[in-house]
Amino acid sequence: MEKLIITAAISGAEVMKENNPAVPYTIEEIAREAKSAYDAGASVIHLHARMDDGTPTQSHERFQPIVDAIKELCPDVIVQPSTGGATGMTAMERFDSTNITPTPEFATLSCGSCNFGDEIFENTEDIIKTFATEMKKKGIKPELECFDKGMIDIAMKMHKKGYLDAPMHFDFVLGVQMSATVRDLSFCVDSLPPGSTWTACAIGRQEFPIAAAAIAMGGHVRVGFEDNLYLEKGVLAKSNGEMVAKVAAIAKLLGREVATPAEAREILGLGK
Ligand code: KMH
Ligand code: ZN
Repeated sequence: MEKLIITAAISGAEVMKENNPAVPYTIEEIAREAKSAYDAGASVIHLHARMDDGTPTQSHERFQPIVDAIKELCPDVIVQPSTGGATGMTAMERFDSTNITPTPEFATLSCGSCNFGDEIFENTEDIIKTFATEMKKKGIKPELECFDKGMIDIAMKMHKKGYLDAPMHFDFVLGVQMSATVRDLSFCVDSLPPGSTWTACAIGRQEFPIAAAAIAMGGHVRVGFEDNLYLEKGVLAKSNGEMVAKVAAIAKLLGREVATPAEAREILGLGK
């Protein structure tokens, strides 16, 4: 089976230190969390930026020193800026995270609107087309965030219309809109066009069961504070590294090797 790409979603935009004191806000804290994940086997860092007080921001002026600090500690890691940001941000505000140097090789692209708790995470077709067009111009590979199966269909429509190139890479985010069950994950995987690659993540306590399923099914895995704060029931994770290490241990038990950043670039076709 293909080696396993572990993505660490180290910061997120919604979780706060009140939820887990290890959630990083400052440049140094975010870089420290990236390093802990990288040392444990993460090849991709899914990145949201925060101001020092924890306020989420998509400003390239804040992303730049954070990415520089991460690259200083983990020179070969793949940094994947979020273009989802936080609910309530405008689309162009969200996309500012890609205006860093060098231009990111990878970034998220959410493929539809959905409920996000009491808020709406807005991704109209117009927003998707704009982000996809800009990413293509900049040479950024999109990770297609799908919060339900319909978003896979939207991505396929965007591919047909020429906005997205194949092979596409998907990330199934379970537990926000669709349920975090193996049945839902299987339905998503079965719905993909041939040649696609995919990652799965699940919110809260389903994070590790879904990670185990994705490892067994030949997909890739995302974990981290953005999605879940606990290492096990009642035990807060002290770092993203602890969660990545747990995934790496499950992979080892199941006989799946973990990919290095260079191997992840090859599997994802980055820079092509
Ligand atoms: N924070 C969510 C509203 C992404 O990073 O691309 C959106 C999100 C998706 O996290
Ligand atoms: Zn995110």
